[in-house]
Amino acid sequence: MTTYRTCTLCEAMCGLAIEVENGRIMKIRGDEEDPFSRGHICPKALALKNIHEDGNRIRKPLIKRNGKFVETDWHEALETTAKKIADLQAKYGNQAMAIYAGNPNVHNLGSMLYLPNFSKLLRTPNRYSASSVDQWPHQQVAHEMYGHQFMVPIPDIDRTDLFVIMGANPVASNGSLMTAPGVSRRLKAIMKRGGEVIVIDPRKTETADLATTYLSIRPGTDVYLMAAVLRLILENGWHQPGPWTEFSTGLDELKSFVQSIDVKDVSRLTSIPQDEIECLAQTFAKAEKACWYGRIGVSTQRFGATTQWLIQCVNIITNKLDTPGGLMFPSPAVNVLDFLSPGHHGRWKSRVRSLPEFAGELPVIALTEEIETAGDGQIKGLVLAAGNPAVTTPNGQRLERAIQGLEFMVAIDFYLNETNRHAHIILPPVSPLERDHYDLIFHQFAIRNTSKFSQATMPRPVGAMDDGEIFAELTCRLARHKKLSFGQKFKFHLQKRMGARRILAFALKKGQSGVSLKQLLQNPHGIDLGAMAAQLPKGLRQEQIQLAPKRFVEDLNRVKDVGKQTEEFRLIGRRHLLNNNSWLRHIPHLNRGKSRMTLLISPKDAESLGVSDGDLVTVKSDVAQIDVVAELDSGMTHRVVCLPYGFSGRAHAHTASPFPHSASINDITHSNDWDRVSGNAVLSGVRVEVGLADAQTATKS
Ligand SMILES: Nc1nc2c(c(=O)[nH]1)N[C@H]1C(S)=C(S)[C@@H](COP(=O)(O)OP(=O)(O)OC[C@H]3O[C@@H](n4cnc5c(=O)[nH]c(N)nc54)[C@H](O)[C@@H]3O)O[C@H]1N2
Ligand SMILES: Nc1nc2c(c(=O)[nH]1)N[C@H]1C(S)=C(S)[C@@H](COP(=O)(O)OP(=O)(O)OC[C@H]3O[C@@H](n4cnc5c(=O)[nH]c(N)nc54)[C@H](O)[C@@H]3O)O[C@H]1N2
Ligand code: SF4
Ligand SMILES: [Mo]
Repeated sequence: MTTYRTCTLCEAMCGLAIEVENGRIMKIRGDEEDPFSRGHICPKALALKNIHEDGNRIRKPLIKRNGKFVETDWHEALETTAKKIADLQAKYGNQAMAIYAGNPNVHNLGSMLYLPNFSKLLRTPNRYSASSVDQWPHQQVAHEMYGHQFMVPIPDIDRTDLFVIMGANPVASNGSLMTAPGVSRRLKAIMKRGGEVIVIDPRKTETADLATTYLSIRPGTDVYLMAAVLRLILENGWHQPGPWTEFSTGLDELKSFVQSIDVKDVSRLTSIPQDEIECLAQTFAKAEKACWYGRIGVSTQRFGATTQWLIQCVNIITNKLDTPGGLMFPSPAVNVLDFLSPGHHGRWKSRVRSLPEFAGELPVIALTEEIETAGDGQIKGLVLAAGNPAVTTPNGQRLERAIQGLEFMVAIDFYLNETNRHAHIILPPVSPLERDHYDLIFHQFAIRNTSKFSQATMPRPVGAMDDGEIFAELTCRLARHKKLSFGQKFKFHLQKRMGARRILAFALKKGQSGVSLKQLLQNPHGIDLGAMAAQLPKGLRQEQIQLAPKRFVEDLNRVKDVGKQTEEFRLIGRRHLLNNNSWLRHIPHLNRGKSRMTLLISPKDAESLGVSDGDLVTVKSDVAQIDVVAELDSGMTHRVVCLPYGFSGRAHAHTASPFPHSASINDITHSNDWDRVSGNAVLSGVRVEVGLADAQTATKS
């Protein structure tokens, strides 16, 4: 029998056709009839079979007794968890419990529906997630400019003629905040129709290899480039009138700020020749169908939010927003803008460093110090929902040390990892193939409007629970310990009873597409709802587009203080098609071949350090140092080095890296560096020293 579902491993939402015989998965291939992905998949999709069959996947709740995990039943695991949380909060106050929600939650229907209730019931200011090591700048820019944190415009890649890609490598990552299965094919199509793809990146990436033009940039200087581009456009009158002039405000403020930008200075700081900056600005402004897209390489730098804001401004004033071939807003069948908070900023601050919240969360760079620092309000317990912050957040080793002092920690995960191995209880959800799925989040960021429901592919073992059920249970059980009205408790029970399918059916009904769950069940490949269409100004979640929100304008003082060009080494990260954040390191077919755990460095820089290809080098930051093998790469910008993200040297059975000298890039990034506007961590452009490792020097001499 063949069943169809959407892959939940990355943002691309590829349709899968899965052949199952006698309860075994025989084959996973791309679903040619999926109207969105049309047969595209990548090798990671096959890992869904490995995960499902993996003997190391946790299938029963684990509880730690005498320092060792032993299996227990769901009743004990859930009851103990609820009671421990309640006791801890009764003893120390609500803020003593923290929650960290990792990336896989947004690929999970149950988590999306039931995690928010649970998180709110904790009534703690200490809510954290992977969003603040990722896309907070995008969310905050969308919130300020368009009125909703998730109103993020998406590149209309299939209709554009000029695609500027800054700080993204979609050929490896399969796209992000641009759900677009088969990015390589789509990029080639742009060039085939006579268009251009321009990549701006400190590394000549797999995407740059495909592009028409590659511009190498000094890490962390994108903000200057965007300011210069804006100045050139405004000064030369290259901006284009369009509907945006009717419903936006703040152009004069932009004009007055850019006057202080000296394009010559910018050229020096970014290492991009002045004539190339001018050509880029003019070409983009004059193109009819163009979009400028900045992703994680831009968000995770010191000026992350301000850069993302200026990128929006450049698109808007050249009339590229909300027009075919530009940046457009999707119209998904379930519009999450109607269900999720539009966002708010600074309603409370973190205890130790006074960092402001955004949309109900504190920046994750504050988590470690909130656990370590004694006093009123100290974190004593942690709920870890599908995440691995000891590897994925800056100075992860320090976080790993800190969590060992917690009085209680529960993890919702089906694998042990560097973080949750220190938990007291593990609640394992079913495998990704054993649950229903609907992409609430990624339809919202997709380059085409489609709708698809995936029924569980495999039956689940008796008594097993999915993430949604786990959170619904925890909510109801914790509610019993709290002073809540009968009505509130009843609401939680009702939502639990309803189940994910019925809630989804209701959300679809509320949407404008006319698609019902019944129709989706009858169309297992999904339903096409057409290309993105213009929707401004009606679609705005505030009266006008704010071109100059106060918070970002204020940050320009930091930008004006341009500083000097330095010769220090700067560290950036990279993704590989066959890696998936910090997990799937144990899946054989994804981890074969040449070691990926290498430090990329340009041959010229290597020579100046006396480093040869394959030498062991030490990379040292203000926080720590790691030893790693050097790989000479002529695509690296001068004085920039690059480490893969997601590996760790703290290996054990489930996370062991197959590659020697593995370490985590986040052993050397630090939590004391953050984007002052958004609170997002700085993971790109970290200052490091590089030199031959002692062991290597000894061998050489
Ligand atoms: N230096 C550096 N650091 C980075 C980044 C970078 O580029 N450079 N990228 C950042 C980004 S973009 C992100 S999103 C974060 C990710 O950071 P995290 O979200 O903290 O890490 P993941 O590796 O995605 O977490 C995976 C964990 O979730 C579990 N899991 C997988 N699927 C499920 C499921 O369905 N249910 C449950 N309950 N658990 C599941 C896995 O077993 C694994 O243990 O890392 C960030 N960190
Ligand atoms: N195979 C695979 N796919 C994934 C993931 C994965 O781990 N593996 N993770 C998923 C997740 S959670 C996310 S958020 C997305 C991220 O998707 P992308 O945003 O495409 O992420 P990366 O591939 O890390 O690309 C970031 C690029 O930014 C560049 N960069 C670094 N610093 C700077 C800078 O200062 N300026 C400029 N202009 N560029 C810079 C880097 O060299 C790199 O090429 O990928 C998703 N898809
Ligand atoms: S590109 Fe992403 S969604 Fe598509 S098959 Fe690969 S991992 Fe799955
Ligand atoms: Mo991410």
